Amino acid sequence: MKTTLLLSGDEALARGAYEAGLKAAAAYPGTPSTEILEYLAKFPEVDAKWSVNEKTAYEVALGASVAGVRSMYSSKHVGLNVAMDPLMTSAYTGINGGFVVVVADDPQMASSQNEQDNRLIAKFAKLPMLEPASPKEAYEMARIAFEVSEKFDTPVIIRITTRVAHTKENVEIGERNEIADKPFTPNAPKYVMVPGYAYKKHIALEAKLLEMAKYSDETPLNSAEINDKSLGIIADGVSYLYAKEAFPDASFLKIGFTYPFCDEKIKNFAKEVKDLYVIEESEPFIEEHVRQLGIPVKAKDVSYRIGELNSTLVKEIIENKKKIEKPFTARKPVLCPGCSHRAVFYALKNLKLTVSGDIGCYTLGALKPLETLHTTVCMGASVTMFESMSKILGRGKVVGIIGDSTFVHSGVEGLIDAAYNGAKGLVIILDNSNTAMTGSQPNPATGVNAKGKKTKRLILEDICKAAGADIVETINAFADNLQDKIKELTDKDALSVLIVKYPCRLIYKIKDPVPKFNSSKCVTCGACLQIDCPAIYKNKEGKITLDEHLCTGCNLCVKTCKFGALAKKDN
Ligand SMILES: Cc1ncc(C[n+]2csc(CCOP(=O)(O)OP(=O)(O)O)c2C)c(N)n1
Repeated sequence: MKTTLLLSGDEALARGAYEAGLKAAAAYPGTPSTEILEYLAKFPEVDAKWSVNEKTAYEVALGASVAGVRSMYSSKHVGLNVAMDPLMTSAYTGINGGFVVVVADDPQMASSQNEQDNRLIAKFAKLPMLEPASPKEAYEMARIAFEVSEKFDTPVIIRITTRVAHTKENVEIGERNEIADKPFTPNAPKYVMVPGYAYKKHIALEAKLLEMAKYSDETPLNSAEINDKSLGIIADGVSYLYAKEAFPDASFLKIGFTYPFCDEKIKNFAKEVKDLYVIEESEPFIEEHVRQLGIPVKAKDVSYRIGELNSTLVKEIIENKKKIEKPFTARKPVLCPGCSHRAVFYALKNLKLTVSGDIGCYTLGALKPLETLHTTVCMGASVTMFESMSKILGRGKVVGIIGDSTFVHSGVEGLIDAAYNGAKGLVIILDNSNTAMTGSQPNPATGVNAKGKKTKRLILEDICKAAGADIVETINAFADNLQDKIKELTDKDALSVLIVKYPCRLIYKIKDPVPKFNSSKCVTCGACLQIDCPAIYKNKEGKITLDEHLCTGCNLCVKTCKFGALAKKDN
């Protein structure tokens, strides 16, 4: 009997890989790719690991492939930037067991710092790329990707986008197919990329690309549907579904094997139709190639390179319109009630410090009314940018701030660099004992692995000392002397690290007695609103209100109230 499961694109892809005999998987969390490894971690047959960062994950997964098993890497789009070094050269070495690289792009930036289009990386790295349009296709393409990987001796990229990753669909699943391990045979010309060997591998790679281009023309993953010939649309991934919804009667060239391009299919399709469009999210990746083939194709206005598409926008593109930017109306994201990061930002705001920030829940410290985080570029950049900013803006003025997972990801190198180059000042590590931003994955500082098993715990104090920090101290986020301690260490003629510890209240379900609110003492000065806690707000009558259900009893608001309207409840 067939089994059908309601699966997200991430889960369906993971399920497909599992059934294809996947034995090893490594990833670093990042929306919208996180659920892939979380799903794989449930299978005893799969050695699924959270790595400390994407470069590590890529190499761990590549190593498993070289050792002879089917293996998979997954990350969000910017994660692939961190893994670029091994990615580029693994195109030369090729693989042993099938190796699939899943990258989840985030057009519209539902949860990202940029909208980069990783289809361009396939061309840059000379790697094949598959693009499912739906969870069902993600499930099927996982198996095909392993077959392509082994057929052409190459890593294969599967690119999904947020819509595909997080949409759910009923998927008919099958049984796991055990694949025999391949023997590992030492082969320096294949696996040791010194110039002499790499040169030959590059020649071979160019030949392989031509072979893969032929495959791209043969595979049913790229297929033409000829209907009304007055309008022809070439579309890849989920864009195909938007275009199909907008123009159900048009002719389509549906692209599922995006790179190398299927030139013959494109040329034949172009001959069939009158007006030819490419509907694709983000960059004009396919459009530029079609033009290079000498085929006239209607260009989408540059305004449609920004954000996601949908069927309405597809209609606008075909009507040759410019996109009208709508005001960003999403609900303002806010730190959870009782989040320990808020206590640190409250102290930093009072001290009027410049804060070199990073990526995690604490990035929300940049938003009104806290407004106490002044830079965020990429993971790890807080410590390195602190190093130079503190030197130029002056000691005692700048602090770096970074979460535990991000520190382990790429902050620790910055700390070594800061110590090595004589930086002075304070780096704060916000240790909430998990990777909260992406839905609470464990990391080395948590001491739990992807399978939920206890493992060696990284002691942050020890690694900071080993990196060269002069002073390393630990403090509770809600300690009364937090602000004084930050001031003291910021002003010191030393490189200090302050590890601010408090477990994530949401994940560890911590609720303490809520404060007492005495409305008769409240003068509605609004000081308590400045900490931006969702549990305190002004009601419709303009009166301060404490929502006791939302409040988790951190009592930070008590510190803000000079009139005694908010007071700590005696236990
Ligand atoms: C290169 C890269 N990989 C992954 C992500 C996704 N991501 C954003 S913040 C973050 C980690 C947050 O954890 P932590 O630093 O511990 O802070 P917390 O959210 O727990 O406060 C991750 C994995 C990213 N933005 N960039």
